[in-house]
Amino acid sequence: MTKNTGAPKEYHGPAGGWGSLIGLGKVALAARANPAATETLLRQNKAEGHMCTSCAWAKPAHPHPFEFCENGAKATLWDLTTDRAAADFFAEYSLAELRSWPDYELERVGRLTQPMRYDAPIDRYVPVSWDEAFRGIAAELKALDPKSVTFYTSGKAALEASYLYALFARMYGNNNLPDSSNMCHETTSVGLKKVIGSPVGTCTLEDLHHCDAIFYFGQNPGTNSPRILHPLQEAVRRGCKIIVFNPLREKGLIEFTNPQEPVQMTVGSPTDLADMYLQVRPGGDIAALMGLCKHVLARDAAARAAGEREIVDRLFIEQHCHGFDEFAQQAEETGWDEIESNSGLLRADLEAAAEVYIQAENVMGIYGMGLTQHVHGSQSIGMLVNLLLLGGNIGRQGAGITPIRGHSNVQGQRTVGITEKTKLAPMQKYRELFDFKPPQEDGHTTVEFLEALLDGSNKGFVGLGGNLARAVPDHPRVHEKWRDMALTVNIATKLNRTHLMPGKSAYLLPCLVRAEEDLQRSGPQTVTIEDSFSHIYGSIGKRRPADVHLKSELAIVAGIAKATLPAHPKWKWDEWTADYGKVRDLIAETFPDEFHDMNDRMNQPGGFYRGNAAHERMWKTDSGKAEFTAPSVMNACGVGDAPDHFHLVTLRSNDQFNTTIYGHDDRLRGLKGSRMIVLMSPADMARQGLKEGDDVTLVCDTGDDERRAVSGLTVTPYRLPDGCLAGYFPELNPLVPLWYHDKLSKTPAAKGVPVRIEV
Ligand SMILES: Nc1nc2c(c(=O)[nH]1)N[C@H]1C(S)=C(S)[C@@H](COP(=O)(O)OP(=O)(O)OC[C@H]3O[C@@H](n4cnc5c(=O)[nH]c(N)nc54)[C@H](O)[C@@H]3O)O[C@H]1N2
Ligand SMILES: Nc1nc2c(c(=O)[nH]1)N[C@H]1C(S)=C(S)[C@@H](COP(=O)(O)OP(=O)(O)OC[C@H]3O[C@@H](n4cnc5c(=O)[nH]c(N)nc54)[C@H](O)[C@@H]3O)O[C@H]1N2
Ligand SMILES: [Mo]
Repeated sequence: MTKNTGAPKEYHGPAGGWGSLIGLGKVALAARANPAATETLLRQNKAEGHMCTSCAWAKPAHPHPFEFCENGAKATLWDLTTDRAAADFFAEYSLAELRSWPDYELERVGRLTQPMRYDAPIDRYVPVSWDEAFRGIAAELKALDPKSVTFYTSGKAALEASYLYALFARMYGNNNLPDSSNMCHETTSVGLKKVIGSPVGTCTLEDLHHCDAIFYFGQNPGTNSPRILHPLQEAVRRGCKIIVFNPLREKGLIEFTNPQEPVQMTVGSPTDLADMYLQVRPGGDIAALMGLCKHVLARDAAARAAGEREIVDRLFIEQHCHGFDEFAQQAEETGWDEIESNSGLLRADLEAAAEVYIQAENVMGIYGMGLTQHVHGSQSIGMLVNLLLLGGNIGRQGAGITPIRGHSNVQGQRTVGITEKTKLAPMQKYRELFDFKPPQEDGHTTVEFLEALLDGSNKGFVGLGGNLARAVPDHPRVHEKWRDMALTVNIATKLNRTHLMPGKSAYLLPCLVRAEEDLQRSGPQTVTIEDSFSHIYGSIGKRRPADVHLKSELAIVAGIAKATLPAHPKWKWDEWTADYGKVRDLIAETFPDEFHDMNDRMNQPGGFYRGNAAHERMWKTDSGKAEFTAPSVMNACGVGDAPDHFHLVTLRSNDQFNTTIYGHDDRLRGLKGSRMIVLMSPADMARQGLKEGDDVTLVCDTGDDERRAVSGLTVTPYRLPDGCLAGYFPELNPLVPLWYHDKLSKTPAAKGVPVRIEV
């Protein structure tokens, strides 16, 4: 007998619209934001204002009156709460007690207010002065082997603090500088670099005004970069077609009501965005893209045979590309059966999508975590580049590739030297400017840091932002070892789970947020950040800091550095802290091509563009050309199909920023009230004999000996491809094995985890 599985959950409104304003209001209440914070929002993402700390989307030269979205506003209101996690709070609760609190409640306590040291006998954080904190940390660092310490960054700290942080790690003696990017777009930094020589996207905002088609893979703009919906809406209104590949039907790509347009808000109907929405299987993008390329090549062969205009841009390929013949042969030899079974899509649909590509003059490829967080994620990116190269769609107006970056300055941190890869760091400049010999060995990626943690060789951790212990794969194994470290230091704004796992010696150091005034000896300081389109902007906070004890991230980094390192006439930590303009001078001297005259250019509307070689059709690859790649697999998941096993996609809800949980709803997916859910297609539910509301356990099914399981998940019907399950990050991270990562870049493969269901 088939059970009634329940109707699939769905949101019936458009993205944006009134729902976004109501969602924002709820968070403002929960965050208990200062009422004056709304005034701060009016300055968000504008010249002379502060740049949003949520996503890395562009800040246009001609902003809207309200150049912020629902989720950017949530991030700011969350930062500007009136609640405080002060000394009395830490005196009341032991860390053992706090570990039983949910993530949501931990951050909701409020802003951290003063530096704290962990006192093991009473299992509590106790207040210390900044001076004691810096001296205590320095003493521990000096006692440790530099190779055994890791300096993590989550992508929010601005360019000035990031530059000094990378410099400090190298002066101290290692390149252990993993970044949140190592869990995110490292697949881009390595995989895209390999094929077109650029570790970042080739487009600018302007290209969105000139493209005729967008192939949009694995990114959820309604939640994660809502301000992109305005240029997408404009593009659709002028006839651009958007073809989406995503296992979930994400509302933000289906229809949008622009909250900035009074007429559309009151009487208008929403704008339909996607022209075709193809619910690809997890990791099925390689096959789907192969299908698109196969059809383009077949139509090109037919056109040439008939003496018609070529479809493939042969002139571009001859001049600029390498590897075309091998790739074309593979496309020809790959059968449609293989393409259909690996992508879960029909040949007819892929052919129709390929026709859109053929008809379009200018095509853009946009992507997010749906491509990068897979075992063969680099190959998916290579395939998207293959498609674009066929039509010469890189390096001209209206065309190119756009990875949508995560944290607001994650791209910029890499640009100014936060990297574990020595060949990407400005080692020669360090020698010249600061008179020291930087370490020569590559440092840890995030995965390598965790491996070193597990084998006991990593003994110290400094986190410039983030909630690393919660964001990583394989929680139980990692958490068991975290507290064995000799030293943990967290520079943070709010309390999170990583802070509750102190090492033998541990410090929690509170910092300013970007909307707050950063007053130093030379006056109020501006900082700079880089967006997904490689534009750099000044950002100045004007709000009174949450507490008089707070320091800026830069001042904290400089304070630790000064206490740890020997004195040196060229290492001017105090001068740099007094005037960030001097740090920008150093950035400009270190990277003159991109950052010359940075202090003058940073405040120009729309930021300054640091340029991109691939955008100019200069290919900094091994062959000196743009590379066609022949993929070695047809599905990007590391472990293939097995009876009764599913591929699990871990997602962000509309009420979260990574591990920061603003609330328990996921409005744009029509889900409410709980994050401990597993989404499943009604057909799969029926096959498994499950109904809506059943309680199940997911068990990782990669075939290794370790048991990885998460229990207490409520079965929830949802429109998904068969064989695909979805649920939330970070709750489901215990299911992801540490070794399950992109082959090339070691980005954890959080999107295609093989699992089975236990009832
Ligand atoms: N409000 C808010 N904004 C954010 C964040 C946040 O948490 N909240 N996080 C920031 C950060 S750090 C990042 S990296 C970005 C993340 O932004 P996204 O790149 O949008 O990341 P995810 O939310 O993980 O969603 C990935 C999308 O990929 C789809 N997907 C999953 N597997 C596959 C697949 O195999 N193929 C394809 N084609 N699609 C797939 C999912 O259904 C989902 O729609 O957002 C940034 N902005
Ligand atoms: N399963 C699964 N795992 C994932 C992902 C996934 O999609 N699925 N996504 C991955 C991705 S893309 C990323 S980027 C990582 C995110 O990993 P992280 O970047 O490490 O985590 P966040 O949740 O962004 O960090 C939140 C904390 O940062 C601190 N913070 C907030 N603002 C500031 C600030 O301005 N300064 C400082 N110093 N601290 C601040 C606060 O204390 C807050 O608690 O997670 C990764 N993990
Ligand atoms: Mo990210």
